[in-house]
Amino acid sequence: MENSSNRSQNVHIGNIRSIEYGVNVISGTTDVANFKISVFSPEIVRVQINRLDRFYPNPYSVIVEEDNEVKVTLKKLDQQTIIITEKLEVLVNHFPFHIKYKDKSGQILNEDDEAFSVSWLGTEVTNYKKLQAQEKFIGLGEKTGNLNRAGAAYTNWNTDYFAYGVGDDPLYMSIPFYIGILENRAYGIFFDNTHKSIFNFGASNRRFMYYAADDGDMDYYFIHDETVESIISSYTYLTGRMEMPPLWTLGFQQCRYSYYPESEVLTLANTFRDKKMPADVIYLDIHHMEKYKVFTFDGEKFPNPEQMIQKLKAKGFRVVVIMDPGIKVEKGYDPYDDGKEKDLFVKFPDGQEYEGQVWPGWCTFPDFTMEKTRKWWGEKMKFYKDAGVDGYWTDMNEPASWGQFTPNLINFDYEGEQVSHRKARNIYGMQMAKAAKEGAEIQNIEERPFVLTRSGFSGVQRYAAAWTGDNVSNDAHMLAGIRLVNSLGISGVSFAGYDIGGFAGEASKGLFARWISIAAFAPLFRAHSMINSNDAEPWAFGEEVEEIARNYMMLRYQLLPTIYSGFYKSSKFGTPIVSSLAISYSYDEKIYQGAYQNQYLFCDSFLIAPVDSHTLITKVYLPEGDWYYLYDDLFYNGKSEVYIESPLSYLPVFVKSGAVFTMQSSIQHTGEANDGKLHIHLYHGKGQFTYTHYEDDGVSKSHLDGNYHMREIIWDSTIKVLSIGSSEGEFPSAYDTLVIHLHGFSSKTIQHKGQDIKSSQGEFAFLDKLTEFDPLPDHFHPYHKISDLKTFMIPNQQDSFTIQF
Ligand code: NBV
Repeated sequence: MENSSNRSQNVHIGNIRSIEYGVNVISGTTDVANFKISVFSPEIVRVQINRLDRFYPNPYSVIVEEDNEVKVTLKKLDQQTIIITEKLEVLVNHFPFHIKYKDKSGQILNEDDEAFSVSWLGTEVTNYKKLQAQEKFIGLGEKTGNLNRAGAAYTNWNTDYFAYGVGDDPLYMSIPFYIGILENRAYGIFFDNTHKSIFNFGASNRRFMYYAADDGDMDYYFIHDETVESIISSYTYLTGRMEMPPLWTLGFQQCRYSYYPESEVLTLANTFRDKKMPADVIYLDIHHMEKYKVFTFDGEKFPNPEQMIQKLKAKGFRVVVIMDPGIKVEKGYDPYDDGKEKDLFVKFPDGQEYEGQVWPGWCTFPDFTMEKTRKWWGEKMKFYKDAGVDGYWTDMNEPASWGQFTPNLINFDYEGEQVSHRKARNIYGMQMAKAAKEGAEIQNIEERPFVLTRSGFSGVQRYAAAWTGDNVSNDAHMLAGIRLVNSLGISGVSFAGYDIGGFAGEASKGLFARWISIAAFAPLFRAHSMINSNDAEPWAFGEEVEEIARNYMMLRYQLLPTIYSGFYKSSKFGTPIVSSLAISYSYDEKIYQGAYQNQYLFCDSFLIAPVDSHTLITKVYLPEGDWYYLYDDLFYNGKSEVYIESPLSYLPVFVKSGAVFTMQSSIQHTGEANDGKLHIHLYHGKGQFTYTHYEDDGVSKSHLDGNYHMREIIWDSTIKVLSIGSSEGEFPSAYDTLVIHLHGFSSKTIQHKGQDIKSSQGEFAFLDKLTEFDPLPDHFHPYHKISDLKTFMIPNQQDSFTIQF
């Protein structure tokens, strides 16, 4: 029985009173609670604890179930039950209930604070974990702050935050998953609870870290594997992985709040083509609508959207439209009348519809936590499909409304559970993204959908790409955005980006130049800016910036074979495309330092060292392994700090020694054919490196039925062989010739099928043109061409073959 002191003081879970043993599950009761611990895989264990009649399902994030087939040993001792899998040991202590996790060598990975382990303060439930020596914390998705989150605390409560500060929290999306990094081992914890939650990694105390939710079950997944990368893979085994997106979404995307009328949109498209700046996507923001009403076009600004989109398509552009959730309260407006009649809107507990103010004025909000509403929304999207729209941008889906304080008592269906805003808010945006994705599929089942969402929760990667909302035009924001996107990558959301140039404020020339160069190495490559601000297209900052932008946009398109292959890998394993150095070099203290924490690997091969727009010489940390400077092949030893010139025209990028990647000729958009040559770049280095080259038609879903082309390209330095595996899948490669570029090779003879191959002394430049923008130091080589490069061509055949050095 609860009394008032129960509510105002900490209530600890207490001792285990009863325990039952299943095949790979134990369950039972303690002094005050029920518990269940189940094994999902050798790497993943779920812990559920509450004080209620039953455990509550979490229908949104986790898509797999516990697995009875996993080999588990249970040790049933008096004081302790030990669950042993092939990867970890879970020691459940009975008196009082507290859990320790160990790896196979017996080292502690994580343990509950014995006195508090799981406790309640009223309905708030918390798990307290001992802080381990030198413990670092990474992840938690879209959170500002440092790469290592130790000493900081964060709130998960999806929030519309215009022009947020670089240290502000919470933002639009919540992902209650983090990875703890110890001296030589790591673990992950995903707290599956959609209520407002808090993660405190040792802010204001040094005894424990904790995660707490306002209400609901303590329901978390403990993950352990040998590497941080495989922990992320396990997390996405639980919460799903992004599907292969359409190829056009990897190209450059131009947005503005808002482009109108039609003539302006067409001029924009023409300017990209005239200026030979490759681009694939144009966005229509809220001014495309009549009085901001979703599923309408403003007849004056866009008298014939279908014809306009046809014209854009003829130039190789796809159109993405914004969709806000608020539906204007207006009799005679079909989505309102129809939704009301079908009872699809969010309501107060007395049955009256909840109304909040957004762009169109007073609005109702579709209850996206209900299957019926999602389907209805998807059917309404026919309006856009008929006009030729190819992608959808779900904005304001936190949900946002003027005033920000949505009353907590409103009700949501939550797949039949009927819950209040406290439990539903954090999942609302993800369910809107789901409605949009499935809607795109209702409208066209043949093509891959594209949705870009602002709000989301764990698992959102299954439905949409994400961007980091209303950032600001300054250097600190540019760098913070890189950390946000890297952190999203750690947290399962691989397809993410930031508004290039900054949404709010005015980018300086230098800032825009730097931002677009860095973004060329981001999964989502999209520029956007605020209403009433200066023009912010890549040519709006003068000639020099235009040239820098063109250089990096072209490089992006040349690198698409690698980027697309990177997306394939990510869709398969859930690992990120932009990979914080904390993933591959987790135990190297240096990478967490302020000066280096923004660095990341792009598509495994490239090390990107983001630098602000003022710094012309920057310090870069090159982790273990050896590295080549991208533009001139200069060789650097790893585990070293180096000074690199970083004029605006050259973003510091290095290639990992031993790496392999692929490139194609310059194209203006992804629908344009390349010249048939696939350039394979190999960088001499020790060890074995596997690159999986992947192609498919880029639009349809036929790759799921075998219509793809995939081959492994492996460099093995011990046998001095580059082997190009036989191709898998039915899709014919788009390339008839392979051009192999050898970087850093000195060997005189190269053999293919026992015959010596004649290589030429090739030249290669990663950037098209020199720009004179920066005051370059005298000794700085003005235009980088790699000249001591061995290059040879062979026909692209399906069979495997090797090249011997
Ligand atoms: O739809 C207008 C904007 C949009 O451009 C931006 O990207 C979103 O994050 N939207 C927010 C509404 C409010 C802007 C102040």
